[in-house]
Amino acid sequence: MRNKEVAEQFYLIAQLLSLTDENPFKVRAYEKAAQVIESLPEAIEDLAKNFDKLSSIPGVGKSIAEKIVEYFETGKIKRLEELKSKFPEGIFDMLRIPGLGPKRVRLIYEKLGVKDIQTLKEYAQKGMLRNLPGFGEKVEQNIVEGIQLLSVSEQRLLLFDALKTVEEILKEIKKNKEVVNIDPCGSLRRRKETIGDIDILCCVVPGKEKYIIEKFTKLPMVKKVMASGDTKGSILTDSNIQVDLRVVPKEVYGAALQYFTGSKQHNIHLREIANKKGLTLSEYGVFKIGRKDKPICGRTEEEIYKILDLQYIEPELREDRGEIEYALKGELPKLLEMKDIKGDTHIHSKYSDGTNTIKEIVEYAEKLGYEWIIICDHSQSLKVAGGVSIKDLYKKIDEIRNINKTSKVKILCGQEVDITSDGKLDYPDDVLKELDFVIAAIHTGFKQSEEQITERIMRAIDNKYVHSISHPTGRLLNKRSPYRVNISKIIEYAGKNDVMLEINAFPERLDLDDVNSKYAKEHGVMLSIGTDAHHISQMEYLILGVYVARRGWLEKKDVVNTMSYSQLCKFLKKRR
Ligand code: DGT
Ligand code: CA
Ligand code: CA
Repeated sequence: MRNKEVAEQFYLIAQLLSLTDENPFKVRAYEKAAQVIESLPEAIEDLAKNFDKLSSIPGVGKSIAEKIVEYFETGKIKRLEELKSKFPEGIFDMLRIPGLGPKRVRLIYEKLGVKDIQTLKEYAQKGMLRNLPGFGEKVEQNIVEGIQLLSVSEQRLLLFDALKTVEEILKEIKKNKEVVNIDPCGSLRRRKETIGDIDILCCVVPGKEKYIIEKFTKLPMVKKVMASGDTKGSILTDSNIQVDLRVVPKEVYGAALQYFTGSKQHNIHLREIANKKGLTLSEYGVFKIGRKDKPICGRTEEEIYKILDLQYIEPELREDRGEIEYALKGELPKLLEMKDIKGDTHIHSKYSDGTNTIKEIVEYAEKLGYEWIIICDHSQSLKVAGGVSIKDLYKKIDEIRNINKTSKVKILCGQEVDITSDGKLDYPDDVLKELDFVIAAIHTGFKQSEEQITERIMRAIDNKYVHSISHPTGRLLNKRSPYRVNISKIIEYAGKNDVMLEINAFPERLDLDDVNSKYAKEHGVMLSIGTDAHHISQMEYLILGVYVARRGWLEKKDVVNTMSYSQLCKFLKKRR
């Protein structure tokens, strides 16, 4: 799939346009198109074969469709090349610094002539930017932090992107009938929120090891072969992702899978348990100490945990956060599974900044096999995201009531209600009371102190119409640190007041994260998993929320999405 690559071209057009005096609506249109392309479930290169289909995708349209076709035909987009030629190359890097918008980049470039990241960093550190209009010491500090964040984010990949890459690779490799078994391992198998590199393990019919490694190094997405040996290959993909493939014998496949799944800390702890039993454990199997010749087991992971008198430990738990102790006692949680999920608590529609109508959303939900969905749009004051006025909100309630008369999947009318800078909710109580579901969220006032932000969220929890707090820390992976908030205090307060917290499943949010989700469970907080979808295809992100929940030790009973429609309605009413 080349969706991400194509989307990046349009993001760049939007950014470069905003360095000029172009109409902001045009900029927004390119951004929107990029978002849509990025989240399309189908490969853009396939869609591009049919121009009518391509240009009828909501958010794409004729002019953008032409540019997509042009890109596939010529490898370039003329409009983008024109724009690029207007600016020095270093400006494109400056645009990638998190938290530094195009407006500021333009000022820095035009007023000071700074045109690369290195110089920018020096200027910021020496306090040479603070006199620009709208700048100041804080902004300089943010720029330095942003540049640091940028170099970290170049190294770690979002789980969602890693999953897509690995899916493509597995599909290709599995076409070779010599492959007996193949699994991703490493942090990807543990479903960590970001991935350093992708590790894949496989076993093949004897004698075909090198053959498979060669096939792997010749896959279409390979940009560079880093290593190619008899049983191990290492490549860099088009999008600069490192992927390692190892081939091991069938007899020790489980031992190798266990070893290369990690985490390292989990493995170290596991080896201590083995040693106490007079055993050693490695990627080649379990051995009696001093008997290196023949492993006593290693064909499957299950038999390894069994011989150590442990319950089988799911990969998501293998972080040495107590799972080994629990497995010894036989008390591991029975983790949440995708099949337990009956609905999504956070979907945007056209009423605010979503791409789809409620009808389209509910049809898609039926395809996903859901029993219910909750449509949560932005509240009135959030104008940049199409916040819904009170008048339109009543229209939305009516529309939902009407669709519910015939729809198999039940729709609840929710809203993602802003917690204003002074800690109030963005609709009065008599409006909130008309909604089936209210999630409160912070979208403004990020610069406030920890006390202020924590206090704002606590006041929202006090409101009896609020059911859940959306993306409680506000972090964006690789882009933005959490706002200053005492999250343990929020979790404890939510637990005392029976308010839920959200696991926002949007790939760059995953907020709450695994560790905080576990803390929430321990404090009696029910979690709501919401995709924050702005396009129906993004409803598929729900699985990412399930992964966070699993890494947070959550069970079916800890997550509101496992309730049936009638249970859910009763549960939500109880709060009021
Ligand atoms: P990443 O790639 O940074 O997201 O994290 P991992 O966990 O995938 O780490 P990676 O790719 O360095 O290694 C893959 C697995 O191999 C790791 O999870 C456990 C295993 N492993 C690597 N190095 C060691 C080691 O020194 N000792 C042990 N016990 N296991 C190791
Ligand atoms: Ca790895
Ligand atoms: Ca690796």
